[in-house]
Amino acid sequence: MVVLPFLLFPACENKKNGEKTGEMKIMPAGIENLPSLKKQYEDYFLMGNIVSGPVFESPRFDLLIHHFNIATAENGMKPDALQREKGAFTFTQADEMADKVIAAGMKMHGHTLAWHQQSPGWMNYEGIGRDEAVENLEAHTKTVAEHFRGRVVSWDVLNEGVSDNPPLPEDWRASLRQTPWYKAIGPEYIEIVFRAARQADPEAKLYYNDYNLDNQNKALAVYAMVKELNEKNPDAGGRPLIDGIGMQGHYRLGTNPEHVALSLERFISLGVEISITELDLQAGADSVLSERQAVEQGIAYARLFKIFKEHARSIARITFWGLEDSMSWRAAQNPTLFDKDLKGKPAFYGVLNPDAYIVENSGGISKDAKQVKALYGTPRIDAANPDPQWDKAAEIPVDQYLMAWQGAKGTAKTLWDTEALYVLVHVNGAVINKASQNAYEQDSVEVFLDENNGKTPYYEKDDGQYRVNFAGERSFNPPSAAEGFESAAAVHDGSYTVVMKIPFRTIRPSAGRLAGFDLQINGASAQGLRQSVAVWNDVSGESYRDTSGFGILELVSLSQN
Ligand code: 9MR
Repeated sequence: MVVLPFLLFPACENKKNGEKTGEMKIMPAGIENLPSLKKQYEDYFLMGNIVSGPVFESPRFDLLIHHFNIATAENGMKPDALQREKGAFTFTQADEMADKVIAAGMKMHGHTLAWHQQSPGWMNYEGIGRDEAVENLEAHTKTVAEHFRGRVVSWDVLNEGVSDNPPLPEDWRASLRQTPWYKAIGPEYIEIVFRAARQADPEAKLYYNDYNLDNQNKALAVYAMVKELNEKNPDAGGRPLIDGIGMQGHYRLGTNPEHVALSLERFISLGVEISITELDLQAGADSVLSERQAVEQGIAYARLFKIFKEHARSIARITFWGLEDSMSWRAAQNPTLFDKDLKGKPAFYGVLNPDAYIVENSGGISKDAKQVKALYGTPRIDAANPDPQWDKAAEIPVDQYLMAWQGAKGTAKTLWDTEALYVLVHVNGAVINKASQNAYEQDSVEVFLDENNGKTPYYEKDDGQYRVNFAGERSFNPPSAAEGFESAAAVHDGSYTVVMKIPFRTIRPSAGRLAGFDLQINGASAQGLRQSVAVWNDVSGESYRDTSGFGILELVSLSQN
């Protein structure tokens, strides 16, 4: 069931002088009708959002203070905003912003003292010498942190200092991003900037802040860095040098929350506090969010908040990066909790009450999924002379095209036994070609299996993608899905047949059981380029990483054979 917000919180009407005007009062009273996120989470963590000029205008500001109790300047406290010219600090706008935030009863978080982006050219240019770099880094950090001392509760001291997916994450020095700061000063620049910040504002919590920390390699490098620097500096003003790790959290529907949880737990084991500092979650495109995508986004936010709640003792703050979609740096991907009319999206309700939201909406996503029955049987893995047992199985059409070109398509059959799912796919109309380096662009068939029919927007342990091309070459996602897999392929005139044996990896199959299931036929052109993609049920094009759109396979008992 999709919970429609207006059923929970009926829109109220404007009253002028006690009279109903009949005009719908969307703002600002609509704001007050929504339960407040900061109240909902007052026993867990601070709830934050970003501020920039337009946020201070009503009714946006009303929405901000209704739900959030801490603010981050989206751009206003970055190096290029505060010291565009060497030695000439420009604090007026940032001061005004901080003062308004604090006057509204909110706290302020500082972002950011050192970053390789949004820094003025003179500060940390390519080729800058070491002494000049150290001087610039220390002078900026000390002046800014001292200036806001007492007004900010925490600082992102260093932003994005680690490179993406570093190959040797245990060696954090080798994993550092090759920025001008790093090139001029070496890895010590990190201690230099944290020490300067601690000296200038001993009360503020000092954070290392970065994105993609759900990537386990990047998380490991950050872990190793913070561990070593805190062990080396256990008493930097009465406590370890780095107080916290900021996981920015610019996520997508395909982000695996289990990876977020793994990184959270890894960081928590260091004894530092964690904040989610720039949370947003893309869904849809071109500023369009379908009803289904909106619910998927709600579920994705809800899954994250379940994890955040479970680790709340170590999480100080959760800050969203954008108040409403049209203001987001990723406006076209609709990543925030509120729409441009400041109405709460399904994402808002997913955050507000994660458990209830998941229970009420998970089933809803698959309501239109096609369903097919698999009969019981154990066929030979033979594509040239298929086993006669296939004769009794129903044909499944694989003929919905994902692209404009209508190329290879076909039919499939399924059987199951206690060990495996068996799939036979017969492909027609193919100009057979496997010249592409990418297996998915060769003439090939794919089976998607979600053993527990979990319909998750990411792959879990029970999910797998199995691909066999017309020449019998196989590929798997994840690679471990290869274990015990068997297949055969045979080419006939202008067509080919593939038979697969897919061992069940996490379930004990039994009659009546439902599994998530889908089929795809990839058609290559004579030049080896991708020409067509035909599927059975899931037309999202996301089956390789998202099981929520799969169709459903019912395992049917022997007696129904
Ligand atoms: O949201 C910010 C956007 O307005 C700026 O143009 C952009 C410039 O790089 O920075 C955005 O905020 C970034 C944040 O400061 C650090 N992490 C990534 C954020 C999104 O790019």
